[in-house]
Amino acid sequence: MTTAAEAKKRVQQLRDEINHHNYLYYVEDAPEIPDSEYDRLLRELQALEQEYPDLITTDSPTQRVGAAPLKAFAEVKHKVPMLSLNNAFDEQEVSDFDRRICEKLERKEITYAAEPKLDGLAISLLYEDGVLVRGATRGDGSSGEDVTQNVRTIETIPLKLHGKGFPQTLEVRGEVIMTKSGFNKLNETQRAKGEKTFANPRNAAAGSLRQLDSNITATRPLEFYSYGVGQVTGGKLASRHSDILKQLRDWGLRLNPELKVVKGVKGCLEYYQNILNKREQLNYDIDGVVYKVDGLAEQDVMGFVSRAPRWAIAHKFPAQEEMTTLLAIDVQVGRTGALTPVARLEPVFVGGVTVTNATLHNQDEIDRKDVRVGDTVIVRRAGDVIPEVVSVVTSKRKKGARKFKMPAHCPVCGSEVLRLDDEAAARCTGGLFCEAQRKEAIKHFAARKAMDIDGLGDKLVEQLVDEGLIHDAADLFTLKKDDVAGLERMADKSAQNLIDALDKSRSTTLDRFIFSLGIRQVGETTARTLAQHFGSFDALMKSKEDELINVSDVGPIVAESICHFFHEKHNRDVINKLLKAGISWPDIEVTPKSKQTLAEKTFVITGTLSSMGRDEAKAKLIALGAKVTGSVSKKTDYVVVGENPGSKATKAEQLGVEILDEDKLLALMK
Ligand code: 9MJ
Repeated sequence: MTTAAEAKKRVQQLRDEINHHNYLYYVEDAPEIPDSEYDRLLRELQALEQEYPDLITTDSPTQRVGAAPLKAFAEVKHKVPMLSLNNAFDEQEVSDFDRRICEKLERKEITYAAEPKLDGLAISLLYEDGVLVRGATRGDGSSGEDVTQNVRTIETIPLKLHGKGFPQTLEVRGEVIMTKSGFNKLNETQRAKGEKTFANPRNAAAGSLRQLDSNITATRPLEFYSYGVGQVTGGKLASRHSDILKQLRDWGLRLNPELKVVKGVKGCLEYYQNILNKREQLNYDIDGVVYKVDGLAEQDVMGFVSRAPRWAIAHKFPAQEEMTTLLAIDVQVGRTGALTPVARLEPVFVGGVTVTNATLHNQDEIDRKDVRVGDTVIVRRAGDVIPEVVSVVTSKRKKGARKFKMPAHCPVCGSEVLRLDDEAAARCTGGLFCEAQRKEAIKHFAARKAMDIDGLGDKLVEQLVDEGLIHDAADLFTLKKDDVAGLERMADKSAQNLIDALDKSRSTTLDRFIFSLGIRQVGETTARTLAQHFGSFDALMKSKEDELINVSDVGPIVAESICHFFHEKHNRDVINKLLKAGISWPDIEVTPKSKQTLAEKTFVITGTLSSMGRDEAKAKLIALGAKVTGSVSKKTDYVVVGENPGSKATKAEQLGVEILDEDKLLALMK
């Protein structure tokens, strides 16, 4: 039996301990205890508070649950206005900004705090004696909405500040965002429930935070990063912006890991480029970077113009979404016969390039977004991914905008188009009779990760098929220099180069050959596993479904697809022709089961290794029985981190997955 006094003491102990682990987890990114242990502490606290409800305080870590829905948000007047930022769209505008500051401060070089510009929702958090008492939106800058109940549900916002030395009143400012992965998951759930989906993470974050029912907010994957302060009384903060941020961090508020102090325009522009290069890898949307004069005394001298400080500027990235007109919808046929509707667009500059085509994915997506020919649409191009039509600006729809329906016959070969019940894609049933599918199969065969035929690009494959010079991949090896030299825009020298490249490609590896065949469901990794498992092509070709299922990572669908492929006579014919053309590979030594020291272990490799290529490392690991996958999850056993690792290294740390450097990897492989 616990006495009330004992309970009180234990409750305090638990809260301190939980707050400490929250700090380690959210701020330091370095949890000390497993999730299970954390949950145990939280449950113990919940149980005690249930038994002694008098002990419950609003800053207890158990009090993150939603509260009763509100009728409306109350208004909050910001004591210190929440400013907006002026924008710079190019280097010249950044130089002008810097020059104005240098002139006014009579300095040669300015020190700036550089930060990513998060694309979320600006929020003010008010702490009184270290306890979160109010959360408010920016609103128009002078007054916003009271969203206290909602911000309390966000785990990265401390209900109570950590450590000591914070001012009596401290208003923290920052951005509430939704991560890209959280956003995708949320939209999936919304779709499954037949509820409205969100256009982008920013809208999802805003929609989630402005819920009158905080129970809904509590289910949404929101996060908070702080980037400044507002009202401060009863205490003093550091005299540089970057040092204030460090203080906030010590008090348990999360900072963006990309924050950096830089010098002069040069430092700013280098920072810009560095963050722009990382943009796609970050798990949250940013629309630029912000430079702030680091010294607060200097900031004061600079002052403000209307609503924006003269000491800060947002250097914007090229927009990833733009509006344009959908001129037509064409249908493309892929290697496996899948029909993809492609939007032909009025050219538009987006994500740094001019875009004229964008994918519409499939019929269901077109229907869901209600895309019609003639519509004004929003096109998104992010990084190297294929541009896509995100949504329609319905208010701009003109009369006569036409709905789209997938054709019943293949636009290339005229064969029937079928859509299986459980598939999103409609497919041409023409198989290798369909010229489009044949062309795609040959392009795949020649690709870098397959047979790696240098100089045989997509356009050339199309010409060769169109001219009737080749019919399948094996015909490539019967080409003579003169056949090729006769083609449009093909000089004698390039023709010889192609023949040489074809010759060279004859010596390959078994896994590349398997991958190059374009068997459905057999990607690079599966091809490698199959090569290692069977050791010879003959053994793979003769294998039955029940044996294939025993190969690691091969399930019934993949097994069926492989058997089906080898069952087709025309596939066997092409394979025979290829082997007769002299395609060969070195023998594979199948590592006996007893020597597969890494059996069942899952690896992810990120960054560049110095002693071998990533492909080579993958092959070696697979030979030792390991699985090598592309993304880090709780199921990953090891993440191998080379030079310049991507976000996978960070993810591994967050999940507590063991990290190996190259030396440790080599030791494991011995
Ligand atoms: C964002 N959105 O990431 C500011 N911001 O500073 C950063 N916004 C800001 N700073 C003063 N990093 C006003 C707004």
